[in-house]
Amino acid sequence: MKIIFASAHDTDPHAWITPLQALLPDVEIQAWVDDGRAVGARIAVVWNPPRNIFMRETDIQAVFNLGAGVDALFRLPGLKDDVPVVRLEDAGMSAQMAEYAVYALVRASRQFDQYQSQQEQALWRPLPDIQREKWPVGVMGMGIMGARMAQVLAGLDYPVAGWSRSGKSLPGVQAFAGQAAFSDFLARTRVLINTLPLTSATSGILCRDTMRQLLPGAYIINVARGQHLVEEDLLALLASGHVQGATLDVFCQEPLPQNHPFWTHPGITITPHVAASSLREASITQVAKKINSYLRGDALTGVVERNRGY
Ligand code: NDP
Ligand code: OXD
Repeated sequence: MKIIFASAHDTDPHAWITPLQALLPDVEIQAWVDDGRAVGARIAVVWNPPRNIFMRETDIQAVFNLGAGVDALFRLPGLKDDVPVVRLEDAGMSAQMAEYAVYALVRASRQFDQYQSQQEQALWRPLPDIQREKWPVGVMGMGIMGARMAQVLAGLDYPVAGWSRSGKSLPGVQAFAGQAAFSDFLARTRVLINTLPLTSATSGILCRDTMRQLLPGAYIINVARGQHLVEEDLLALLASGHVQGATLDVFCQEPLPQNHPFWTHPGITITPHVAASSLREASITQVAKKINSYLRGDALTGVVERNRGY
């Protein structure tokens, strides 16, 4: 049984393969080599793999993704409909996501950017105290990432709501379910955090019509996928003042092109798709466990429902 390992991570593939191989002694793991020859792999372990992987490795029977989002895989030719695609579940990412949300939110709500510019002028001037009721947070997507963020922010006494298809209920978090509740969710939200998977139902969801329903002085935090956000609509709403700022980790084109207007916009903070990294050790441990379960024929968690796209 052969496994093909193909990852766009910056690190040497063997930094992943060697420990994974140690946990899976009965299989042979081969690094992807771009020489046009199939190795006859039955399993693929991937992160943003080369576009031709499934056209070349036509015997693949299961795919294990070294990340939470699987949208990029479904754009690749040759991935068969009946092949299970298994994603990472948390693996250390939800804590990073929660940190990111706290950082982005408190910079705005506690006026840390203003204090930074006051420091540049050696100005000692306390600004008005925070009024948390003026910073209602709305988390789109209440899965592994969104639920952790919502709980952490509710624990800091912000008014927090979560919106998802099924309307997941968590203590201290107001639940909104489905399309019918979307407008009510937006209308009570000032800080909108997107953690949705990218699917045909969610692509372009952060658009003019959505963002203008938020409370005035809105703030957008996008940590999911760039294609969720209509970039020119954000620029227009920033120009109008309805949206006061945005912290963005993901973009339609990554790396973000050097001449993109987001780089120099004073209201936009950019990070290079690092809100939550797949931590190597945790990811390898989890993927090895999942592959061992798959090989034994045991039930697996994290299997993507192909008809929903996540
Ligand atoms: P999950 O599958 O655990 O959660 C997805 C959530 O989105 C669920 O609550 C689901 O609702 C909800 N949802 C899906 N479709 C819709 C819809 N049409 N309308 C309303 N709600 C919807 O995913 P994760 O939390 O693990 O990850 C979320 C995304 O975060 C990933 O897909 C990835 O794109 C992104 N990500 C980004 C990272 C980064 O570094 N920037 C790192 C990790 C992840 P329900 O509960 O009802 O099914
Ligand atoms: C993921 C990501 O989906 O890092 O895991 O974007």
